[in-house]
Amino acid sequence: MELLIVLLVTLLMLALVIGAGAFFVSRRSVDQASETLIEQPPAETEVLEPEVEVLEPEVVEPEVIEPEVIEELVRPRFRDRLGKARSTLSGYVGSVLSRSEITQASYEELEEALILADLGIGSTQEVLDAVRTRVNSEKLTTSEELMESLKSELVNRLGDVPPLNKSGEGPSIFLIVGVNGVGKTTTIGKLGHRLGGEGNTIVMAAGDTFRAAAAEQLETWAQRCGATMIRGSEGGDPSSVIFDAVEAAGARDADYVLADTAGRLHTKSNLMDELSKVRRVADRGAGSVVEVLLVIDATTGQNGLIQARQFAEATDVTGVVLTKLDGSAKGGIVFAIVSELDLPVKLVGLGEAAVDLVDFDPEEFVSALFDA
Ligand SMILES: Nc1nc2c(ncn2[C@@H]2O[C@H](COP(=O)(O)OP(=O)(O)OP(=O)(O)O)[C@@H](O)[C@H]2O)c(=O)[nH]1
Ligand SMILES: [Mg+2]
Repeated sequence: MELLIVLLVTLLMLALVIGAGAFFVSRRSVDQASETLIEQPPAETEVLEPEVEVLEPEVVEPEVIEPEVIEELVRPRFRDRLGKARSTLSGYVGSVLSRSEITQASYEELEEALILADLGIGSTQEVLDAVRTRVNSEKLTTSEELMESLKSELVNRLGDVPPLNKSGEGPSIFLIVGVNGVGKTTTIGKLGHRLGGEGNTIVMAAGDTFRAAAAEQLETWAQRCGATMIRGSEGGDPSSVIFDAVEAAGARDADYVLADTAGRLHTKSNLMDELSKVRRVADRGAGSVVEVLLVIDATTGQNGLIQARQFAEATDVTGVVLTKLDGSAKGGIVFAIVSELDLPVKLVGLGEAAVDLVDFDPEEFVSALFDA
């Protein structure tokens, strides 16, 4: 029995020893494992990109128009270039047309629209009086009829547009006048492009001797349309430059002389004196001055009318070139020029390109202003 007890105690102790051993071994491996964990470099952080679609900027290649392509560009249409002026009127036109019949409000809206378009108060009253008379005498009742009679009255007031004059013998001399920045030099370039395209020989005269850059600008245009250019010294006498150009044109048997002039402010009376002298001198050589074209910037509104009046008093203006109609919200200045100054608007600028100078077409113009 004693032996059995000793054996059991021995077995128990043995079990304890083995258990303790196992405990230490396992404890150590846990420590080792945690040491390993600590020593391990931190795991990489997962970078979650925000789900934003990255849009690359669209690369739009600039359109390069080489000179040869310019030659092929088609003449712009009034309708395509008069969007700004049309949108000034469209609200009023829409409102008038929304009524089934003609009312006093229709006339009031048209009056507001025409004044806003820069027709001037005098022209607006005359136009509306004529429309009212027609509506009554023809017993017109619908708003469509009212709009049609307004448009035809406006077209009638613009009358026929005379073509550009041509000299009977020798070169036809065009003097281009107007205040600074209105588009004189550009108009000469466009005219040269057009007349040259019709097979004419052209001499350009850099009569703006006031600033050197003016002659360089004209030279670029002359090169583009194959014209000869005559320039003088900076600050020189514009009359002598223009006279030299007229002589050169005579010697070359050229068809046209397109003479640029300085556009210093009209308030300086010497500009007007200078223009009178230029005109006299230009007429002395070969050919004759057949056009004195006054350039007016359509975006200057009624101020353009004041300029026109001053130039018309100082020199025999034969016609107006109304530039920048494409950028103008008010096309009505055309009516004021024609009716108040009795000057024909012969050409209009509908953009900056060589082909953007077109004959003024009253019907196309009025339709581009009023037709939706
Ligand atoms: N949008 C538009 N721009 C025009 C038109 N005509 C001329 N321009 C621009 O008007 C600016 C002035 O034109 P110029 O021809 O230099 O004017 P200018 O009367 O000779 O000016 P000065 O020599 O300073 O008296 C230029 O940037 C032309 O491109 C037109 O019909 N439409
Ligand atoms: Mg100029």
